[in-house]
Amino acid sequence: MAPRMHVVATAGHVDHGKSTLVRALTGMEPDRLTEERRRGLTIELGYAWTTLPSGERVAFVDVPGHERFLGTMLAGVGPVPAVMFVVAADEGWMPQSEEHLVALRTLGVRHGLLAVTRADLADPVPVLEDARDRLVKAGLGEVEALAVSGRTGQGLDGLRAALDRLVAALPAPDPRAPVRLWIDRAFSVRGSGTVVTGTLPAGRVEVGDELELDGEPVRVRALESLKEHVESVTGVARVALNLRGRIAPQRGHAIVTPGAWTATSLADVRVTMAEGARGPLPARLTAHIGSASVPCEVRPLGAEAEGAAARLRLSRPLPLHLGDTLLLRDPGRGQDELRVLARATVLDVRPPELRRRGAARERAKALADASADAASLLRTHLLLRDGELAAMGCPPEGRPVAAGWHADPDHWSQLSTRLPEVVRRYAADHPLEPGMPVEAARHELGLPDRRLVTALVRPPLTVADGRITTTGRVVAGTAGLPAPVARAVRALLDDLATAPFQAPDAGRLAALGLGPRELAAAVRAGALLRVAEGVVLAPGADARAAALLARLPQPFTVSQARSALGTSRRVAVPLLEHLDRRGLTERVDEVHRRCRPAG
Ligand SMILES: Nc1nc2c(ncn2[C@@H]2O[C@H](COP(=O)(O)OP(=O)(O)O)[C@@H](O)[C@H]2O)c(=O)[nH]1
Ligand SMILES: [Mg+2]
Repeated sequence: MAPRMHVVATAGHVDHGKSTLVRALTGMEPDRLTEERRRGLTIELGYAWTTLPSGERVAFVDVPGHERFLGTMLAGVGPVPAVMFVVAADEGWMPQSEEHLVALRTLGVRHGLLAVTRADLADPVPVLEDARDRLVKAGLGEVEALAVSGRTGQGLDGLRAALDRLVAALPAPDPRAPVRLWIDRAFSVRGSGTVVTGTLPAGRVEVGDELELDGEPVRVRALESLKEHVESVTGVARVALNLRGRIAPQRGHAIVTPGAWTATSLADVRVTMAEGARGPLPARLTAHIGSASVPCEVRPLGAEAEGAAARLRLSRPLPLHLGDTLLLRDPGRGQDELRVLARATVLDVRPPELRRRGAARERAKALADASADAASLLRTHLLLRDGELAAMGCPPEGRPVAAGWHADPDHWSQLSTRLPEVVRRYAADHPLEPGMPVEAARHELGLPDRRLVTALVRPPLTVADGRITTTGRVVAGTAGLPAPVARAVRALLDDLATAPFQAPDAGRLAALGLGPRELAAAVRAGALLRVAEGVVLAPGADARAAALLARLPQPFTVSQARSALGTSRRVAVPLLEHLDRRGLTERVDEVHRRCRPAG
């Protein structure tokens, strides 16, 4: 296999020897700024690379350890899958070691090794054991720990071999994944325009690609990786893109595959407090993802703080997918307090509005059971296009219900129950028309695409000339039912032909063998109209009832309606409520209703 490139970030307290170690391993200078060299302090992210003994290449993103530059540290570590954690043998575990570890844990970094450096200045063993325990506890796995010196070169061969083992164990990212390159540097080069650099975590970029920056199209004119011109790069890699487009790129913005991400400033998330942090979260925080750091407002949706659902309002839109992890930091907190407060796992990038009373609590409950997948998304959004699911980061599971559409299974089965009712009602209201126009059914069911309506049509319904009809007349609605059910339903319809509003009682239904399942099938087939639990009438009975009620003096009471329809309260009450729902009648006050004008 051709050698791959890997990217490893440094982490650890200021002055513990991170930059010195990167310099010793690569022969390159990670501290590029004059000010950095003068002060001997890393301020900006540094980049350096080398070839490991195996031939694999590794690029380092060297981060500042000073507490004032935590934001820069997070921008460096954000898109990188692995870390080289540095602790000085002569100083041991320090506050910034702890803060960086909490950050790595919160970001979910799971691969790393420990270098106890400055081993020429003190016995490294006690620090090595203490720091390794802390890294293992933080979920970095069975980290290798090595004593080294960036000054004498002690232990560096061992460290190179350990880096080889670390990168060999890293999962290979998907080369077909959509591109999201978080910019960490942007500058203009005289004569060749705009250049941005970043860590490409997955996917592939080629010269000539059309990508997007904040919704604006950009074109890749040229591509470099580790200072070499290349035609294409596959993640993980450090890359520099020379871009054409009307853009002014900045750190924290991302170059993305068009249509593959949802740019959103609103996200519903699950909050997990960082180790040692206590809720409730302040309402104003800074959210970090990739190289971005964005002020945000946090609105808790449920009651409990731990593992709770919240809505984030970001001060600018970010390209996000479900399952993305944002780190929430308190920018106002003093440097001796814990500033990394929580992880926010994205569960929805197009969260529904919360208008009604209690909507937030209901949403919290739904999010408590949600995972970052298509099924959870569909429970909220009911119907989504392929492309929408992809832009939300959830490959569709299961088959589409219609060309390019996916549906929540419960919602889809409710729709397939409603369509025959809607068609039957339409036929009753428009007896002279040859069926219900597909467009009218689409409107009635509130569907976004006519293809969804035709996908719902199944016998005894058929579509012809843009209209949906029930094959044959009403009784033919029993055609699709098992023979005994069809017979029983026909018997019921015979009863109802003489007394249309005297719904059969429980005894009659039982005698005919019509239990809840049989009734549901008959209703689905359009052979019966369900008014309420256990109350069924012939299809079209509701329209007939409305026509009779329209002849009463308006408004009328339940008991006037009951005698006009020749039925009992058991039927009249739910039938009137059904007519209310259909908009054929409406309540005037506690006891009166009136018919609503047609239309
Ligand atoms: N003796 C000794 N000094 C070191 C070693 N590594 C770094 N230093 C010194 O420690 C100071 C801080 O190193 P630097 O790499 O800038 O630390 P960083 O802030 O973690 O990047 C510098 O003065 C280095 O020369 C080492 O292994 N041995
Ligand atoms: Mg440094």
